[in-house]
Amino acid sequence: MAGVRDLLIDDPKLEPIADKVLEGRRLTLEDGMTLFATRDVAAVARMADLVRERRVGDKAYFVHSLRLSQTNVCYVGCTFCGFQRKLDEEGVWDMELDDVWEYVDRHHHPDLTEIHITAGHHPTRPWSYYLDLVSGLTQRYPGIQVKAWTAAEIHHFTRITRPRLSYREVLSELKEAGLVAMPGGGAEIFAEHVRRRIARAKVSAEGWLEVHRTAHELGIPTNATMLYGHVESHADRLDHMIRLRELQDEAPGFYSFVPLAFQPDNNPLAIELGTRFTTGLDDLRNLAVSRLMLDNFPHIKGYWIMITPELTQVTLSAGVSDIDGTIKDERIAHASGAVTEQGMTESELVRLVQDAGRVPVRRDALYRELKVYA
Ligand code: V47
Repeated sequence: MAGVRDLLIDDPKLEPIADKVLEGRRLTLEDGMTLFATRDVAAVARMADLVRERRVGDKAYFVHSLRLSQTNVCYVGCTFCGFQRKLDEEGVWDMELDDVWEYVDRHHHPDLTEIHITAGHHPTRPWSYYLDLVSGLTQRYPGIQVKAWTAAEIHHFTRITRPRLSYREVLSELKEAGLVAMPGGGAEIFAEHVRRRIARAKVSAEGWLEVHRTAHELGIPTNATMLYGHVESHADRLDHMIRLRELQDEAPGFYSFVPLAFQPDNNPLAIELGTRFTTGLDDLRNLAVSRLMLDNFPHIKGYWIMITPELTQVTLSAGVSDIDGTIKDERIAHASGAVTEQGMTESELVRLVQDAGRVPVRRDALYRELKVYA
């Protein structure tokens, strides 16, 4: 078994943390602060790599996923968002159900496994539209799993129903219609002083956590995101991770933690801060710290759309066990200046993973293994 010596630690402050990691003990917020402060990022990555190996061995997971944003109409006004449009604004789209079927037909392929849906909070679409969308996709494309709507959108749905439905009722009806899993968006940063500044009118941190707790209780697995690289501090990131860890202890059901690097173009926050992408080292360290803090999460996802395929490949040696997938037609990050392609081929993804010395595994939305690449 690996010992502290194998981790080749330069910074003595990391040694007590390494002991905890090796013994499988839980890290504190203070430990997390040390991991963010040290110059010895390589040792942090090695610790995270060790935990990744214990969890999933050499496997690195991906999925054939189609992104669907049925509308970019949104009244919430988050300052980091370049995707949102008002109803009559230039660049707006708003799909009728027939447009949705046409869109999926256009992007459909035999290996497509998951349709991942996130969009804006539309002020006038009725609740029945969303149920018809999920049941329509489920019936039209048997074998394709619908992973839909962030907790922020679930919260919005409760506000458009009359009489007003609860989170449990909304989620139960969506599950009945065919919903299989939920994406992790809308979490942003839970710390109130940051949330007020970047996502004032969005679901509260408590609301977001309550939606996910309810989903897990109903047997709907979910992911969790964290939007970083803007005005938050390391303590805010750690507070966010610890709140997720606590929820996972109480009501397990998270598959994957997905840090989202702030994309700094075409949005009010970018105008305020300047077009300043996160740095590679911050992305890598943040993923490694996530793996170490979130000891009860099966997967840490490197989202190549936001941090580039090249860096994502490197993070496979820093705690990452999932690289999302081929993705088609990503719109949210690209509306805010993402420099990556909007999708990738399977052979490119497989090559990235194999070159990193890992075994690519194509999975479904529930992390069932569909193909293991020798
Ligand atoms: O909720 C919006 C974020 C999210 C920006 O669950 C931005 O596997 C960075 O939910 N810079 C939607 N992020 C995307 C999402 C997601 C993505 C990948 C994987 C999974 C998963 C979920 O995108 C939003 C918001 O938090 N976002 N604008 C921006 N400028």
